[in-house]
Amino acid sequence: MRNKDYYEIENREWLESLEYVIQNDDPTRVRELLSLLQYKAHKAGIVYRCPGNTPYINSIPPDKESPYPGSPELERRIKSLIRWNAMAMVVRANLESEGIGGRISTFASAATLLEVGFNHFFHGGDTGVADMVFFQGHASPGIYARSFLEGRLTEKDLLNFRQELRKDGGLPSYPHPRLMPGYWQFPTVSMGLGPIMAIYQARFNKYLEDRGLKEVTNQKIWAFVGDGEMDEPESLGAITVASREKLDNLIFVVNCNLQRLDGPVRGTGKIIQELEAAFMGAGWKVIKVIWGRDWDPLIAKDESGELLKAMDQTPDGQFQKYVVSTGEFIRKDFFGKSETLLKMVENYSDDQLRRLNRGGHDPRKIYSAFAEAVNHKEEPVVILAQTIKGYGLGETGEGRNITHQQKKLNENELLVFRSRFGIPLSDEDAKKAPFFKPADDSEEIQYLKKRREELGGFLPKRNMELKPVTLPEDSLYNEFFEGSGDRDLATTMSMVQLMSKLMVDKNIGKHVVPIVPDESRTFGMDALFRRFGIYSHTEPNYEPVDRESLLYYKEATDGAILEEGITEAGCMSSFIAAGTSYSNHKITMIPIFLFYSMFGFQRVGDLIWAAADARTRGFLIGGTSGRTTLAGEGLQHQDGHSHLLAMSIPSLKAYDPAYAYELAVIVKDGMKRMFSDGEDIMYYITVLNEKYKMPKMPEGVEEGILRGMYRIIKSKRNDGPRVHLFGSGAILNETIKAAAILEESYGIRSDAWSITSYKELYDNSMEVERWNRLNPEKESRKTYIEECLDGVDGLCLAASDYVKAVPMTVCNWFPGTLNVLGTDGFGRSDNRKALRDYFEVDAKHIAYAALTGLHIEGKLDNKTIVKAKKDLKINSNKPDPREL
Ligand SMILES: Cc1ncc(C[n+]2csc(CCOP(=O)(O)OP(=O)(O)O)c2C)c(N)n1
Repeated sequence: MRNKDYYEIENREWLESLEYVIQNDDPTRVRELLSLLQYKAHKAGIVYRCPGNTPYINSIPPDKESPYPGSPELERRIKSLIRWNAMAMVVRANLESEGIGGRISTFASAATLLEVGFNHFFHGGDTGVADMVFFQGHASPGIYARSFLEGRLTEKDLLNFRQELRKDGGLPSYPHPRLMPGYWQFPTVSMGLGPIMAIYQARFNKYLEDRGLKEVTNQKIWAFVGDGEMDEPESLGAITVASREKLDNLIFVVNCNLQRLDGPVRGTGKIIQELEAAFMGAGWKVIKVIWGRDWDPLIAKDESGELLKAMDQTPDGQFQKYVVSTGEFIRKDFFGKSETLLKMVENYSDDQLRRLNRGGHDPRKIYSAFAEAVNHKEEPVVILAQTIKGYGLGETGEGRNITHQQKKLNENELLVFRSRFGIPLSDEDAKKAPFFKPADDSEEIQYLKKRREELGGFLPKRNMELKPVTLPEDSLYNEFFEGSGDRDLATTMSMVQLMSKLMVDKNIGKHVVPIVPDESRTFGMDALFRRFGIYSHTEPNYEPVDRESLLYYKEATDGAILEEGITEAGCMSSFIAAGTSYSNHKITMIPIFLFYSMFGFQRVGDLIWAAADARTRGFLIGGTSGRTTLAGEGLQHQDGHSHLLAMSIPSLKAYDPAYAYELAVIVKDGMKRMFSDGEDIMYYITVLNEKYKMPKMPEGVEEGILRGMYRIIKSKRNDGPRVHLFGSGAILNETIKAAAILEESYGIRSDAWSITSYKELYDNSMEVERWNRLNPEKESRKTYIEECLDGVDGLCLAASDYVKAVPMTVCNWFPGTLNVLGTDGFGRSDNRKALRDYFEVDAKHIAYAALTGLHIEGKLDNKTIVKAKKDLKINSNKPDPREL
């Protein structure tokens, strides 16, 4: 009869069999048996879904922990000093400048995780290849405080934290390479960007190795991230890339302090278990560091599994509550769940219960986890470490929901903090929150420096040397300057041709990194597949379905193209990794990221901002752009505003060229300025899929192309009213046609100008205007627009395939009123002709707007306008594209 006793015997037999294998064979054999069992049951129709979780205890059992190599006592003292100085930085900054902000509690929770890394794992670059560490942005005070002890930052630096505009400079709030270029490498403080950038950084490092551009080393990429931060789609969105690409150079450390800014990350759930399931499911090695050593004897005693059950079933919100609770409460609420549990802790005092430590504050547990992570092969590793937000901040800060915002400690709290961490300061001194650094020959400083010396030097540290590349011969660009003769071409095609030419250049060819999010065929890039290969870290093990065709989809371990799939965020992260390689690897790479322009700025604008912060260099190519140039695709595809968004990035050059020669001049300039002269800038260039004949480059227009405008047609007439038409991108051709209509049908003297970059014109105008404002005693300067239009009279009218706000940014510097046409409103699916009529940017609307402008200026009579309206077939009843 199968009853309870029978089951017990059966359980025991199975478990003993398993125990035998565990004792006598390796873990692979254990896993093999378990999966055979699952398979057998599955075939019998019994579906056993492997749980997404392991028990809520540490992944590494105590007897498998690595011995701790350092001096825990000394390290604790060093860490305490860092904690104190980090806290003092924030407190002092807020005393000096009320409301200046700063975060104490993030670092307070992460201190042990980081210190174990600094003392034992993070390699510096002085003697070998430096590891790359993405620090949790809000932990920056702790990183600065360590640099202070290391002697890299001064007391004045700390004092000026968050007060960068002081005469003697100050430290930026968060990791910003733009502001501290010799120090910070990775801008991480916009939540979610650190994790995704770290994944693609790890991937890019493999790319360099696989392509033979970089020696294979043990370099690791560490990403310290917040548990709240993991809610950002970017944080988890690319984790399968890391496992798919076998990124065993990547280690995530999630600081699970169970809190974010407002409150608990998962009050009613368990963030560690949730993340474990996600990462395990994605194929990562997961190491949980939940409990500190104090819990080991209790877990060892837990034969019945009741402790585990309590741990498993207690939600995070309640664990957060225990941080601020008395031992008495913990005994009643947590251990009081059963008699067995109460008995388990009967010999523990209330104080002992209150102090039971968490894994993320136990250096030994962390060390073991890190040691296992760095030696793990073939898979990325995530360490989920349970910590306490605001650890050590006393009654008001530790574990409280308000702790994230805490930036002040009262005198009593300062004394408590001082005593808890044993800082050798008198009461009187401690109340002033002074920075404290022991003498250089003290044990602490000697130890700390020695550890860093043995690990290869200080971190964070950003390399500022540049190895300029040998630029291609000028002749590479000639073909584009010559024009296309009778052939119709699109600038997208020209860009791809130009890129392929760069890719075979003898000096820089191997350094060009095309990046594309599943749009190669859209851009006509498929011809490059076979020639240059699509990068795959794993050896391709299949026969491409189109193997017989000329342009087959060729994946290769040394492929140059990063075909990232449909992820602009992933591409952008690769772009950043490649575009900062000149600094992070001392290998100059030339990223060219081609994307659907609509899915660039508005989709991944924050990553573009981070790229600028990181001093990334490279070309962003917004393909098939323009609200009326991209026919058929409609509202969510037609980009008529990326140039407005581009205006917001200070280090970005943004161009909207119409012709292949303009494009070539811009790319040539970018190559020189970024990769030879070493300017920390990026180029955004929109290219079009509309085909037309590319003219030969006129003499002497290069400067105008680069500075933003040049005259392309000068009227041959000497009489009649005068207009200047300014066109950009594909609308330049409409502008030129409009000039011809005005000349031929209305006797108007019409010049046509190409405006290649409103941003260049804007940046220059702002600079000149400011200079004039600040230098009234000197002769005033002219903006580039004013220089170009010096002595020019007549009506000015600008038209582009972008919103009217783009030309309006520079209207102040045009003579008289700048009339503007543009593509405000939602896009529509139709052909170009219909779209340009709808948005009123075709030749007839441009000509008509010029005529009405002249009428307003009193240079044409009303009769002419009414007739022109009829002749040009202008429909005044058509809908306004701005209307919804
Ligand atoms: C994209 C973005 N959104 C919001 C913020 C504002 N913010 C700063 S820290 C923070 C909470 C962080 O919580 P968590 O990731 O758990 O880190 P902890 O400080 O708790 O270690 C928030 C919301 C930000 N920096 N970035």
